[in-house]
Amino acid sequence: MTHYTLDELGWRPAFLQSLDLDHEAISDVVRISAVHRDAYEAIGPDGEIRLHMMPIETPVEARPTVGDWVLMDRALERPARVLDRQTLFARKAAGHDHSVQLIAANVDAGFIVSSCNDDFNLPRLERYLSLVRDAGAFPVIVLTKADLSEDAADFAARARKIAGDCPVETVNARDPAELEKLMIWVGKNQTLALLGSSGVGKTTILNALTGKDEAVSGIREDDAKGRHTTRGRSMHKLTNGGWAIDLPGMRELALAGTQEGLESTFGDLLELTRQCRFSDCRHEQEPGCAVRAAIESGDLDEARLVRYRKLEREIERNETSIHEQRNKQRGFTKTVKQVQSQRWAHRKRT
Ligand SMILES: Nc1nc2c(ncn2[C@@H]2O[C@H](COP(=O)(O)OP(=O)(O)OP(=O)(O)O)[C@@H](O)[C@H]2O)c(=O)[nH]1
Ligand SMILES: [Mg+2]
Ligand SMILES: [Zn+2]
Repeated sequence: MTHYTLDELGWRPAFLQSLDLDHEAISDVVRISAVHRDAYEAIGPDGEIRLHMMPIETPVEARPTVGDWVLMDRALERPARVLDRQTLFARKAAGHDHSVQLIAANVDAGFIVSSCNDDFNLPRLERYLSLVRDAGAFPVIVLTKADLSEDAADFAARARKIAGDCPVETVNARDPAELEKLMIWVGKNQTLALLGSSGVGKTTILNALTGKDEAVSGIREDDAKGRHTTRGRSMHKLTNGGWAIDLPGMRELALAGTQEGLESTFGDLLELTRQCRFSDCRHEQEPGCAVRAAIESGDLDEARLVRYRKLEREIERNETSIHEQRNKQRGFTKTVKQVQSQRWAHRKRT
């Protein structure tokens, strides 16, 4: 078994702040490397370890996701609690109950993977951009299957129009030499997450960057849809000393974030709205509307304005309930800490 130091696992001094060092030992800290239905896998300086799930009443946001740092309860062989996250990828869970689903934590760079084929879809790219920026991670758009397309440069140009300062790369993911240019976006001890629909080549990229041989499989010919080959979420060591989290293809990405990610993704549009004559301009028929002027001159795609409004409404709808959920989690973390320190105080006395 390979052993990694905390630094090599991506530890940052900031995580210390969420440990109460009088009661909690840094030697009980491990990083979650895989999440299964009935158990977690974690890696720490002592090697790999399997942990039981947390109690069923633990709120979703207080449960570990892949990439999380957790404090272990060695006696119960399970996470006692999750250390404060530096970044968190989350989406709204399917269904109507407004609950959040955690995707990955403590990620530095998010590779938004799509292909130069029918998978390519600007609204979806904008959703992923908002998710990654909202999490506080650095987005990179990676367009695979450039080798199978006559107009890869065209796909890249369309992506760049909405990408802002996010880099856009086109690759043949089956050629490891071509993927080297992606390595500059993830440094030693940093963590990268691979996001995108099924079949776009996330695991193919992972294999090239890790030298591993995780399962990949072909897509349907007619609509370029994948077969949901990757089922679990797992973290792997890259040959350059970084880490990559491979994720299953997402069928649906409902945003669970705040306005922040949206605002940076639509920065160009918001800049225009500030130039409208009326501060409450709705960009419909008002005189002096900079947004309409840009649409008429061809500088702004009207569809982008429509997509912005749609996402804005979606976020507004979800924000309140998610906010409530976060508060609940805070309360929960506090209780866990109290119980733990009482337990410690008790042990010290006896
Ligand atoms: N020619 C070519 N094939 C690619 C490229 N990227 C991926 N593929 C192929 O596309 C298929 C799907 O790739 P995967 O890596 O399994 O896709 P995935 O994103 O991990 O899919 P899920 O695990 O289902 O989410 C495989 O047959 C790959 O060999 C590429 O850039 N060029
Ligand atoms: Mg996969
Ligand atoms: Zn306007």
